[in-house]
Amino acid sequence: MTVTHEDELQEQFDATIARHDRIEPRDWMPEGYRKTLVRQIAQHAHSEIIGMQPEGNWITRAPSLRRKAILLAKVQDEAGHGLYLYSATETLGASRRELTDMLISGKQKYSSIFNYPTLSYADVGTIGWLVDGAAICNQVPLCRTSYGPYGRAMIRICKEESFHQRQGFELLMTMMRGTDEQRAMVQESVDRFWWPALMMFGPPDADSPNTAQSMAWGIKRDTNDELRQKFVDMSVPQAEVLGVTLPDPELRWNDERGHYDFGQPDWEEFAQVVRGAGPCNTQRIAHRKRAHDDGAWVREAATAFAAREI
Ligand code: BYC
Repeated sequence: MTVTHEDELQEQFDATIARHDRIEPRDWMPEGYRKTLVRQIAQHAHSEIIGMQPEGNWITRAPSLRRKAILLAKVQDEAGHGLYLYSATETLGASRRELTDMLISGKQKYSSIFNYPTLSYADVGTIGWLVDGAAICNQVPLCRTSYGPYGRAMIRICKEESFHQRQGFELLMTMMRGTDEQRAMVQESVDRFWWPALMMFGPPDADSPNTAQSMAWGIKRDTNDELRQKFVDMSVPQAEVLGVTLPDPELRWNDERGHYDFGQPDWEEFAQVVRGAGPCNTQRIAHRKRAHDDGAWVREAATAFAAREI
């Protein structure tokens, strides 16, 4: 059997993955590995950018200057996360312009969670507590992902996400110490966000077409179901401290497994939201497109300036 140059490169790649070392932009990589990374990192970047909208909805109505400053800073952090992630994707040969076009035309996805509306101010706290909490469970293992630029971007993102989660918890804690109306507002918000937060981890492992290959390549370090379980185990004691009820009658501690048992989200609803038919999909993309079109003059001016400098 003749050993080709391609076989040797594949062997080196496999050995790097087996050693848990990092693949860097100049290293050879299989085309499927590159494509999977572009898909996942772009989807992650789009989620950060679209994720600014539900919380941004409350900036002008935050109840105090302090809350407004906190929310503004958080939404700005999310823009930053999107930019680090677009930069990581650019190292794989996919430009930010191309990726933005794919988002706006619906060819690339973003997280299902951001297609749900923010109906009350308590949603700002619930997003911090549950959505950023889920993001941390999913993203901390990604700091050890096999692709260098992605893993390094994740380290900084995770530090900020953990701060976001605490601010959400602190906001809800403050409301829970307030009036009956405020407590009811928190409970109603948690009732709406609990199931969509569980869906963030993706379909059950048995229905996840990408997990096995992504784990073999070291892109994902845990399966969707493993991370969902971790999130439930982490959230139940926090809900007890807050004094809210999680809306799942099947939720109970299982001594044998050493984990909480829990019910399944409505996977049909998940499929619908991912297909583009969730409560806010059309609104989110239309808003993103409007912002992109409004920014055309900035891109044109920057391009003209760069051309003059050469
Ligand atoms: N929503 O084979 P699977 C944030 C898609 S940002 C929509 O399991 P994979 C935050 C999946 O893409 C949160 N689509 O896929 C921001 C695939 O379709 P395609 C974003 C989903 O990639 C601002 C198909 O379903 N975090 O936290 O192995 C404020 C089959 O799934 C979803 C990330 O992006 C979903 N929830 O695993 C606050 C983290 N789930 O592409 C917070 C990085 C699945 O084949 N990403 N799909 O057509 C990941 O860890 C993985 O991509 C996932 C999915 C676990 C999400």
